[in-house]
Amino acid sequence: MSAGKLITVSFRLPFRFSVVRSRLVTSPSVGGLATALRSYFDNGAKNEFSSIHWIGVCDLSRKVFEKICGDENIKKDGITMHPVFQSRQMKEKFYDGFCNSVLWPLFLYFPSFAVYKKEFFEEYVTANKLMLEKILEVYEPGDTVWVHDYHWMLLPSLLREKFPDARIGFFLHIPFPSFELYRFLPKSWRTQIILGLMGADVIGFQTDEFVRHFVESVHRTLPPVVQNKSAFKINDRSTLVQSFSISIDYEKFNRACKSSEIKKNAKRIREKLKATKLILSVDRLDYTKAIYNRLEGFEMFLAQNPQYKEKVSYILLLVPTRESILKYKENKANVESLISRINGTYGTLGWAPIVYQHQSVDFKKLVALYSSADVALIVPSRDGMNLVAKEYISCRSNSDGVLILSETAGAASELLDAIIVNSNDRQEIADTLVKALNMSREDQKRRIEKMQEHIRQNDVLGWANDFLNSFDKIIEQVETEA
Ligand code: GDG
Repeated sequence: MSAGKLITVSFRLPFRFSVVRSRLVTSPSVGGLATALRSYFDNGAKNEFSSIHWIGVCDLSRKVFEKICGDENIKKDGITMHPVFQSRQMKEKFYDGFCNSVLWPLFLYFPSFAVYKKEFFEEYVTANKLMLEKILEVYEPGDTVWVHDYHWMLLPSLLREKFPDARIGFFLHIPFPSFELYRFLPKSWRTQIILGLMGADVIGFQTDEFVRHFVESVHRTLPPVVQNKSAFKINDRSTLVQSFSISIDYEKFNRACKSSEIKKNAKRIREKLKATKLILSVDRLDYTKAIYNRLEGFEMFLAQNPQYKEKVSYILLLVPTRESILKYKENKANVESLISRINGTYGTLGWAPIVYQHQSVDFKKLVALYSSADVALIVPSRDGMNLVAKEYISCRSNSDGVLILSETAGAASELLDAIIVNSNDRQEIADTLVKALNMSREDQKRRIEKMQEHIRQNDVLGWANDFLNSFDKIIEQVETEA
């Protein structure tokens, strides 16, 4: 790897900022990208680079931030954070607009939710250029710039124009859709996005399927381009396109769930809920996580299996997300009204079938929840990977428990011993819950141990190292060709 700095670029910084009694307070950002990268930085990264930097959008306005911190950057856990400030207009048109009302629904196969407004794309260009300016303040030749996710797909080429020899990587955390969906984007936008990405030395996707989709989209969007195995050659530069399945810090979760404090808390959760069996889901409250379908499946399970009355509780932890967007507000209202209908119809005075929490919990509580649950029900309609599935498996210290996972989560291509279901098939979800609750201890153990071994061997450190080492593959390829 390189001896220079590592500059990570993502929408969010790894810590959220707030002001309490005129002092800056930080708390870890929740979400797959932040969790995974923080784990990597806690482990290997600091030995490989001279220092670690992270550029992202600040939760506070420039005025508030500067009043509290002056012009200092914030350093926490060895990461120097460089906040970027966006105007309200940028938040509306770039983040809520192009990112989360065009790219997100389209890339996650909800094309009818996408709103194709010209001013959204224009603001996307402006926001990527603003981010470039911040990178230029931090970047020095020899540094590696690692750009993350769909917010910054124009950045690799913008940076390449300024520094033709820079080491630039890009990783997409969400699916790359099939060309039939990608082509919903107006021609000029879809061309600019692919050319924007091609400025990177390495473009990483979660699965081989997303690589195939991207490769097809390149060929059908750009004029004929040279492809040599997994690399494209444009203007005498090569870009490697490859899958790198993101993962978690297996040891951290596995160690935590074995501690006496967590074991005690997990026991307490079970005693409090009184049910003999616990089902758990942990998701951002996003329509792509298909929580409504899942609840309908659970309702069917209750209706068809009255013997589970007062014996099963479903803990539904839904973390607030993107609450200013109409589709998210509607989804939340629908989900909450279904929860109350199910609890009203099937609950008794001392028992609610669904225990719903709409807030995030800290790491220890999260691990206690994973440890307490007999079944994890993780059934998104689409997901780049889904780290919650891997975290649940890693927290099963007795090698028991059952993971129900949808076939359209990236994790399904790795966690082959989960019970795989279709998120739209409510009856299948209901039947699978019965199967999971009755699975023999031996079958649970066999499946959990195989999946634990897989995650242990393919953890977040491996993911990041594979990605960052792949720059050398490009160099080798160029040297071989010369
Ligand atoms: C995106 C892609 C891809 C959740 N609630 C709490 C909490 N979390 C943490 C989990 C997990 C993360 O957030 C969620 O990650 P996911 O992968 O499940 O989902 P997204 O947020 O949609 O992530 C996804 C991921 O990026 C990584 O590439 O897998 O497909 O959509 O780590 O533990 N953490 C804490 N309290 C909570 O209440 N502490």
